[in-house]
Amino acid sequence: MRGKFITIEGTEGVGKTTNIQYIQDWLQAKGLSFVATREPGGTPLAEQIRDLLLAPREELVCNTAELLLMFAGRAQHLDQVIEPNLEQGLWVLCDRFTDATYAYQGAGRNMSDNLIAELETIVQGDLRPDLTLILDVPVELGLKRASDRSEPDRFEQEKTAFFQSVRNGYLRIAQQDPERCVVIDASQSLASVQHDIQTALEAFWLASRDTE
Ligand code: Z5A
Repeated sequence: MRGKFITIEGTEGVGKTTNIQYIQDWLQAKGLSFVATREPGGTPLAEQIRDLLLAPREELVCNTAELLLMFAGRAQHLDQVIEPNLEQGLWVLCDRFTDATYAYQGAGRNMSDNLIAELETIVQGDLRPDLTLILDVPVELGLKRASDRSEPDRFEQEKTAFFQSVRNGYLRIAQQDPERCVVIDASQSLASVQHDIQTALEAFWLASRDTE
């Protein structure tokens, strides 16, 4: 039986890292074997690509280079980690995936959705996440949380308007694909956010058992 592919998404400081541990605990409690991974990154080569992408630099990174690097890392990650584990029946929990490309490079950088979709097909074939949790907070709150935590990377140096477009991009994806995407109000207390995440996971788990 093939494993399930869960992704977690959202703009800066929504709490993905904080809540991934909670999701791992839930998977463990269900007795499910899983791997947790992230994008950009997830393999030694893809982590090097991540470093290239996130490092602040004086040279302007052109949108096409950024987009292709995202998909280069993803191709490696899919080949080495995501596909083999799903194939072996493990669940894969991934911190960001291609929705982030539609949100950041598409909505944020104004790159064409058609171009992203073409690359998505080349790199992924018909592989898509089974469940995507989109953590949503007002942009100012997310940026405040992120800035309290660490020095800004190259993306975090963008202006508020960029993140507003990214947030709108995520909400549009959720509207277009309500079967797969669950939007969680991540401006609530952590306990409430985790309650909503648990509800979404339980519903998904029950539905996937029914279809087995
Ligand atoms: N990117 C892209 O452009 N295209 C792509 O295709 C992909 C990625 C895949 C790296 O991602 C960058 O890559 C990212 C998009 C781009 N842009 N940036 N920057 P990343 O996921 O590694 O980076 P990130 O978005 O900055 O994630 P993060 O910094 O790790 O944030 P987070 O995981 O969402 O938040 P957190 O660290 O869990 O929480 C932030 C703080 O808020 C922390 O102090 C928590 O304790 C606190 N927190 C969390 N939840 C709460 C609640 N509910 N109440 C109060 N405080 C809270």
